[in-house]
Amino acid sequence: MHCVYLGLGANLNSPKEQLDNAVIALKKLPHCEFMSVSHYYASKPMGPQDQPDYINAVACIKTSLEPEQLLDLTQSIELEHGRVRKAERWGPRTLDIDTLLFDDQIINTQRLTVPHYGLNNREFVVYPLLELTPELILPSGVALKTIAKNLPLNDLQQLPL
Ligand code: H73
Repeated sequence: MHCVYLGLGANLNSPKEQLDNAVIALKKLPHCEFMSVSHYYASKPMGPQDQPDYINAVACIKTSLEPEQLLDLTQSIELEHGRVRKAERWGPRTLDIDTLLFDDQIINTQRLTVPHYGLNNREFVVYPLLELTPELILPSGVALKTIAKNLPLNDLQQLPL
């Protein structure tokens, strides 16, 4: 079974509910076992500021699927829950699911870049992931802790359960 970390994000249509629904959908995925989800975090928008704050979280699943098979499934969850299509670049979003890590694989295909590039600079990805796996070493050999130490929180706030 592969160990996969997924980033979840939303800032439209009751973002907390979007994440709740994403978790429900992830729990139902075939060939996948849902392991855990971080707290939800309120985060300031990266990109244009004239959009609502985001809710972000990270989930861990185990799966026997290959990376692009899993991407097919997470993209179909996004489509089912994401009513707002054709959003402007870096504009508001109903639901995003990013493959952050897939074991310690390094993937660079048309459809997938893993580890996700946001792991270096997105506080709303790094800190929830750190909560789930504080000792994580990235495939590059860099400790997630070290990235976090150099990454400002930018008002990121852990929400109560
Ligand atoms: C990203 C294609 C495009 C994909 C990648 C995209 C969603 C999934 C996150 C935001 C706060 C897809 C936020 C933001 C902004 C506006 C920056 C935010 C937040 C989009 C697929 C390809 C390649 C991967 C991979 C999934 C991948 N693709 N909080 N979000 N501001 N690699 N969110 N590893 N996983 N898809 N995702 N501010 N505070 O990150 O660019 O990418 O078709 O083939 O833009 O959450 S969509």
